[in-house]
Amino acid sequence: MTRREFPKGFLWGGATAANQFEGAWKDGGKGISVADCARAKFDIDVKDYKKQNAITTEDVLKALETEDTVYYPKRRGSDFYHHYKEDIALLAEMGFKCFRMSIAWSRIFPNGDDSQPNEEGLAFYDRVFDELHKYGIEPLVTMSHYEPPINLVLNYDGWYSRELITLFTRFVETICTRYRDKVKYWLTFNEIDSMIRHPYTTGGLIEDRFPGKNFEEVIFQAMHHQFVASALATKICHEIIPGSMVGCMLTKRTYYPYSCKPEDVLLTQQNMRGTYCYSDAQVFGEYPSYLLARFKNKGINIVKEPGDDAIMKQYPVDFVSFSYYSSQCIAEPREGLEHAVGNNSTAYKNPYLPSSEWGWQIDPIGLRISLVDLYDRYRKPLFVVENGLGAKDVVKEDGTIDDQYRIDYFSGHFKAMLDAIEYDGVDLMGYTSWACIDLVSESTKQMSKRYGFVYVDSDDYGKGTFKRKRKKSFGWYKKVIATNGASLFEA
Ligand code: BGP
Repeated sequence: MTRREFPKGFLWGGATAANQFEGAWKDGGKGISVADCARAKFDIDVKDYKKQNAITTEDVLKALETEDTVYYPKRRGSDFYHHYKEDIALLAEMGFKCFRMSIAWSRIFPNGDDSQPNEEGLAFYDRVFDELHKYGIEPLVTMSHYEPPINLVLNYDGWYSRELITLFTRFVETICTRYRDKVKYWLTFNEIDSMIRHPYTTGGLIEDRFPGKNFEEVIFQAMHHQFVASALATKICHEIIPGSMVGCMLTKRTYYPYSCKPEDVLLTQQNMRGTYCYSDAQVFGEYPSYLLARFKNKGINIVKEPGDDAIMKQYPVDFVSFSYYSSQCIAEPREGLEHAVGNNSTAYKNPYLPSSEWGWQIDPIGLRISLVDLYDRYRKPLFVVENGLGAKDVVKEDGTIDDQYRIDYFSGHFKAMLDAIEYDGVDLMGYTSWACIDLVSESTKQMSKRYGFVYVDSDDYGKGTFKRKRKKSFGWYKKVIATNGASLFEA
């Protein structure tokens, strides 16, 4: 059998996000972000995303009055801020070619509207990028990954305010200028579409601050500002860093009709369009007709400034990155079907697929289907920037951590990726697993929902030594990277 391996130069790596990983929420001159004010709700069902994501202005004001890090897990994360040298050495030991991370806006402009950037924050990321380059690891940097400064929520109404476009592009200009020789791969906004599912986290929007307004319209207005800001960020990046590549980042939903009943198939198609409309806007540089139709049918009016359409059209992204964890089934509501959840969404359970402990269904073929769909739609290079299995890893008596279930998850998904490349002609730039080192879960704020090849000794309440431990999957992934995927097919 001919040796199968990934294309030469395939960017193998792993992903993190500042707000879930760095900790040090006030160190080095950092300002407070929306993530620092989101209290954990360990008493709430992890599958109840509505309740997990709900937040009020009062909640935020209460958070600002306390230094507590027990019930504000994103204030401590995995303390990457103080462990970055050790962590990057572990990534290098696995042979990483690429490391996805985000720059916390509030570390650079503590309040978002400061007249000058925070030099200590800029210097921190200089050190991180230098450390990565020491090992030949290419940074893939997300400009906005759920971490706007809280000041922009309380004094500007978050992304609903058009001023955020100016403040954000100033942040982009600052980081592109500072890191022009260190970073060539950038993503603008993490999962712009997630603004609908968690408007506070993604857009700094709190419903009680918009009395009497149609909050859905507020969300789409904020999303419009992010679309314009994303296009301008692409422009700025290309101007300051010749040869740089800028990508959008989509929550890749993958829906199957629960049955061949035409109503189920139609609903599935509608749900898929409800996913693609956001990447369409950033790849084609215009609102797709069915999103405009949706606005019209729901009476949603988006206020645009003259020139917005031209900016979006003129500065589309260079590649399409996305997160893929699981697939779900769509059907006309009817009795007797079991529900399943996945990444802040609920649909119907696929009887042919197993589920994680958090109810996310495990579907490697779904990743191949997603890659083919996205490549056929956009004909642009793709990048899988989030994929992984959240699980309750256990440290055994002998100190080892046997996460064979995670190896099985990755093995199936990696083979699916190679099939998409070799058999379906997909142009795939690279892969960064979520999350290469254990960190705080975005939706549930748990440390116990572990994703890493590296275990972090901290529990949901922040108790522990924060020591790092290699899991079984660490050595397995190291071999996959060393053989560029060929070891996947060894007996
Ligand atoms: C994605 C986010 C990541 C990550 C991931 C896993 O939507 O981009 O930040 O958190 O979801 O979700 P969770 O952490 O809730 O398990």
